[in-house]
Amino acid sequence: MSDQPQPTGTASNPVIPGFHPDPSVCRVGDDYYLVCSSFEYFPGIPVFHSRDLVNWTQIGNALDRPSQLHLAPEVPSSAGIYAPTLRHHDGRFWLIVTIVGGGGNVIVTATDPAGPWSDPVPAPGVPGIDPDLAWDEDGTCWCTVAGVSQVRLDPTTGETFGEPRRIWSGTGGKAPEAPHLYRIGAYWYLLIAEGGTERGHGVSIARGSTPTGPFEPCPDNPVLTHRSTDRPIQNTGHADLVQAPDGSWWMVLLGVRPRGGTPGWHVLGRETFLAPVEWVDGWPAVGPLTTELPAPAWPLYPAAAVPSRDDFEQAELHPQWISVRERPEQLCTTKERSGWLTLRAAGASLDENDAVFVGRRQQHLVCRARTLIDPADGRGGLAVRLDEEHHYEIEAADGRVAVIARIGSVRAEVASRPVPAGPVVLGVDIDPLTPRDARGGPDTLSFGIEDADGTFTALATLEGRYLSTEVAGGFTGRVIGMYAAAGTVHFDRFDYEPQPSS
Ligand code: 6LW
Repeated sequence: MSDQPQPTGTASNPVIPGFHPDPSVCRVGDDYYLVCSSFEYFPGIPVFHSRDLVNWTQIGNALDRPSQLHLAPEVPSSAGIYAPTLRHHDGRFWLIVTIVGGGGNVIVTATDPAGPWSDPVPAPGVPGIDPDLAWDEDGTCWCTVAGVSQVRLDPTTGETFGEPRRIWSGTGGKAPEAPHLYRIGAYWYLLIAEGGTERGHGVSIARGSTPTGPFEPCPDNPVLTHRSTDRPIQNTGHADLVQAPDGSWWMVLLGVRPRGGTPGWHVLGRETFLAPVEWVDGWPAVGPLTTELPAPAWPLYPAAAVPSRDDFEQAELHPQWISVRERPEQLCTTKERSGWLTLRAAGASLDENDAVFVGRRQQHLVCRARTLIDPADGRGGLAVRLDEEHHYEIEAADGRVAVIARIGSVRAEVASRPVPAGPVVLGVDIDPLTPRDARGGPDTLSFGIEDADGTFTALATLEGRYLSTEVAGGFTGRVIGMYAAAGTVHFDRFDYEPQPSS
C-alpha cells in the first residue's frame, strides 16, 4: 500500500473482489483489518489491511501452519473454514472461527495481524457456526452464534459457562446467522443476516440495554437487502460494522454479481463490499449497495497491485496462493528447482480430494492466465476450479496437451493436440458471453497454448456457467491455478491479468 495518500479518489465495489465471503472487520487507530472465510483451502482465513476501508492489501493468512489447520481428505469442499470474527481487545487480535468437519469452534490470537497467529484453542461449548466475540464493561466475553444463541466464554481457554441461550431469531427469514454484537452509545446492537446466503439474503438488527438482551428489533428491518430487485449486486448479507476515526460508520458485507440470462450465474463467489452507514433515530440506515461508492471524506491510499507475474523466485509463496485442504512441502516447493514451483502428484486428477493444486482466486470478470509448465517428469496443467466436480483444465504430458472438462458426474477430454516435447505455455482467456436469448451467459473460458511470439491458440472454448455457484452449489468461487496429476511437474511462472471488461 502506498504511503502517500491521494486527496481524492474514486471508490468502487467490491472492495475485495473474488471469493472473499463473510467479511469481519476491526479498526486499531488508523488501521483496519479484515478477514474472510476460506472453506477447503489452505492456508486458511486471508487477512487484509487497509488505511481507508477502500483499498485492501492481503498481509497473510491466519491459519498458515499445518499445526493450526489440518483438513483431511474426507472434509468436503465448502466445509472447512466458515465465517470468522476478528476483534481487537486488550492489546491483542482475537479471531474465532468454525472449522466445519475439522475441529469445530476455535480461537486464535496475535499481536500482529500479519502473523504469527497462535495455535487454535478449541471452544467445544460454543453451540454453532458464525461465532462472534464481544466484551462487556466488566470484561466478560460473550460469544453469539447463528440461531441466534449466546454463551459466556473465556476466550483464553475456550471454556464456556452455563447453557447457551436463544437471544433472537430475527424477523422470520430463514437462517438467522452471522451475528455480531456491539456496544454503540447507550445500546448493545445485535446485527445478523437472515434469508439465507442466496438471493433472499439481508441484514437485520435489534438492540437492547445489556449484551444479553432482551433485544428490540429495528422497525425498518431488514436494514439492507437486495432481494426481489434487479440491482447488479445480489445476495447482500453477512455484514460487520466499523467506525472510522472521524466518527462515520461503515458496513462490510458479502454480495455477488450474477450475470447472463435467467436465473443469472455468479462465478467469482461471494465478494466483500463496503457501504456507508447513517444513524437515524438510533438505528443504522444502509444502502442500497452500489458499484460506485461515495468516496470517503479522507485521503485514499491506493494499494500497490500484486504483480501480474509470479516467477517463483521467492522461497515463500505469496499469501494469495491457496491449495486444496493441505500443502505439504514434499508435494509443493520452490526449493527443489530454483525459480520454479514444483508440484508432486498425490491424487490422480482434480476430481480427487487429495489433488495437488496451487491457485489464486479469480478476481476479475474478464481476465487471462498463463503458466509455463515443464511436464518432463509427470503430468499436470492449468485449471479453473470450483470443486472436485466442477473444473476445467488444460493438461500437458508426453508431447501432448489436452483440455478436460468435469461437470457434475461427467468428465470428458474435449480437445487435444501434439506439442513439441519440453516446456509449454498453457493459458486460459475468460471473456463475457453476451446472452443470445434468455438462457445465455455469463462467460466463456478458452483454453489453449501460447507460442514463443505470444500468439495464443485456443483448443477449446467452454461455457462458464458450469463453473458458477448456481450450478456447482456451495460457498466458494473460482480459483485459477496449477496442478500435478502424475509424477512431478515444474512451473516457471504464472501470469494473471485482468482485461478490460468491454
Ligand atoms: C456462513 C453464513 C453464511 O457461515 O454462509 O452468508 C455461511 N452467510 O453466515 C458460509 O459462508
